[in-house]
Amino acid sequence: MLAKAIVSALTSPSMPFIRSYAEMEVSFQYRIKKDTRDILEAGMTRQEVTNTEIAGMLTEIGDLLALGGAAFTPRAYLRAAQAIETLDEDITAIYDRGELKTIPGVGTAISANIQTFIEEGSLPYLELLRKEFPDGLRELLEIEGIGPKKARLLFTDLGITGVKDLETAVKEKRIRTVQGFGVKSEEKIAKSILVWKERHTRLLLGVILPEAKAIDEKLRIHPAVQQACLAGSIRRRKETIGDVDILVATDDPETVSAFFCSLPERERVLMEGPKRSTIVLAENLHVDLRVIPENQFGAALQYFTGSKAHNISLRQRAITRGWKLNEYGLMAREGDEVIASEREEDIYEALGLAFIPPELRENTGEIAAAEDGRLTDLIGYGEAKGDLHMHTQWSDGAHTIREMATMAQAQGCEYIVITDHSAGLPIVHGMSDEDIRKQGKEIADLNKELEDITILHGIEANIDREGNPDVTREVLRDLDFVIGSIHSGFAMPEKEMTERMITAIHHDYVDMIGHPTGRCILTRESYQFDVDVVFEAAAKAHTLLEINAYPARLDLSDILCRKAKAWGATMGIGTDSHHKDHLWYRELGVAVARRGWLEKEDVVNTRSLAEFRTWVEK
Ligand code: DGT
Ligand code: CA
Ligand code: CA
Ligand code: ZN
Repeated sequence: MLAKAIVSALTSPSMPFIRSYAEMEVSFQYRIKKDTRDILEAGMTRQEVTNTEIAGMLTEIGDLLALGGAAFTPRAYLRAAQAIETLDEDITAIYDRGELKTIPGVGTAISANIQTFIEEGSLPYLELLRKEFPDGLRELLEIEGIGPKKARLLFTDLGITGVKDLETAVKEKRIRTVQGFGVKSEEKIAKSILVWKERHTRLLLGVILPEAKAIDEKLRIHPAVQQACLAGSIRRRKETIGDVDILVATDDPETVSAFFCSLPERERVLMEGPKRSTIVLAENLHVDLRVIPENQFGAALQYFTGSKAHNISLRQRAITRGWKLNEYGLMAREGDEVIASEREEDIYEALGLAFIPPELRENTGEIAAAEDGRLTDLIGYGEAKGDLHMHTQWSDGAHTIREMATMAQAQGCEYIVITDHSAGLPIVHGMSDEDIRKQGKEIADLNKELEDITILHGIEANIDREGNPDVTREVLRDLDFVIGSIHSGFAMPEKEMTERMITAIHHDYVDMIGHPTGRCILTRESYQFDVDVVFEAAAKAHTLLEINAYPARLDLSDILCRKAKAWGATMGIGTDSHHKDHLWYRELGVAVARRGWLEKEDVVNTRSLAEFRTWVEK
């Protein structure tokens, strides 16, 4: 009823329809899900509304109207959203000139809505629409084969309010009971759900980073490209990535977009345009390219690097100084004076801040720290000189010690510690005492032969339920470095697990606790233990905590690194390489350390070999 009334109250501009699902899908790219709502709730004012946010708001209206049964208006909203998303100019400037209606697709009704949104920071009309349908219903529109009409039916007949509900209904064979659906469409929906889920899975940084860097590099060396840079979560080196964002500066957008959309790694092109293109790689990884004029590159880079929370804080800061900040620049509130837009550094400087490295931009205190000069001098990517954790054919690794050492040396490593598994872990062919002795001989021989890299003899011993390594003291005594790792008995109660870890930390031969929480990103939670108690004990006992850099682990995580540092603990980066192609993960370990606000001194393997040895012996 309500939706109908609203729909009829609106003029329906004669806009071309969105013809295909592919086009629909493209328009969904503009959806910012809850973002618009966050902005609204923050009570934001005119200066803080960006084109992306207006586009998100219009898309949401379009979707909600479509769910309400409107025929043409929704498409008009989606079209207008697209046009605004790709505008060259800040929409508030167009608003100031009273020219909203010159934007393609923006008629009387839409322009009135944009105006209200800009002036009041909220839109009662949208609030009304939102009350019509539950939150998750828009999500159903992302499922191929489900349009607004079907989504509404599924909601009214089966009470389905999101993809999760939909999946349950498919499993219980209830979709086929709804009028207009059958066994066939139920099966089709089941398939579409799988595709949807794949698209909504986040991917591991360590898997995506090489691909993203390769594309970035190809763009960078393209003759028509002036500048190229990764942005978004991948530039911040977040542990998982939703999609890859790349920005380029060029004065030949067509050529660059065409080049991007014909990259051999693409599986399909979702959208190709002079300002924005999206390609899809294997694993359904979306790569977004934004083409920016060079004089706005810094502002765009700042904006699209995020995080959203960081940007919102930064924009508030701009406002309190009488400016506005958006993807086009840091500008005077009125008029067209540009304070900074070409270089990212200039934006931070103008705002009275030290440059904030992308890894810290999560709105967890970095802005205040940058203001007070408390921003730490983060560990640099080239500063981890050693790798403290790797496996060879002596246990479950793919290569010989020589092969690992050669590769590590080629990657600029000054020393590596070979840490194969001990025997207590039968599935990984752990080493017997006899094996360990032979391995030591092999390492000694290799060290005589190899130049420019030193191989240390270590072990990754299992920590038993009591907290002791499963290797005799006699054997441990002769090793250069001992990692103690928990590989079994994860389900212990928190108190016992804490005691178990403390015992390991206090063991006089254990130098480092391996992958301290045991979590695997997206698949396994950390085991339960008292993090504070354990970190404090590690700091006092001078036992290292690992930053295991294996992509699915990143354990300690960034947040826990920060906490461990606060307790005074020292970390050590280990790649846990099982193959020579894993050795580059050292870089991921540094990324975690940086996101965890760690400095050079906080990471033991930034030290030279001699200093590292001294540290371990202490
Ligand atoms: P992801 O892709 O989920 O791993 O995370 P991000 O951070 O890469 O997010 P994405 O790709 O949606 O957007 C890239 C950046 O663009 C994001 O970090 C901040 C900026 N951004 C996008 N939409 C908005 C918005 O509505 N408001 C603000 N303030 N910033 C936005
Ligand atoms: Ca992204
Ligand atoms: Ca993106
Ligand atoms: Zn390992």
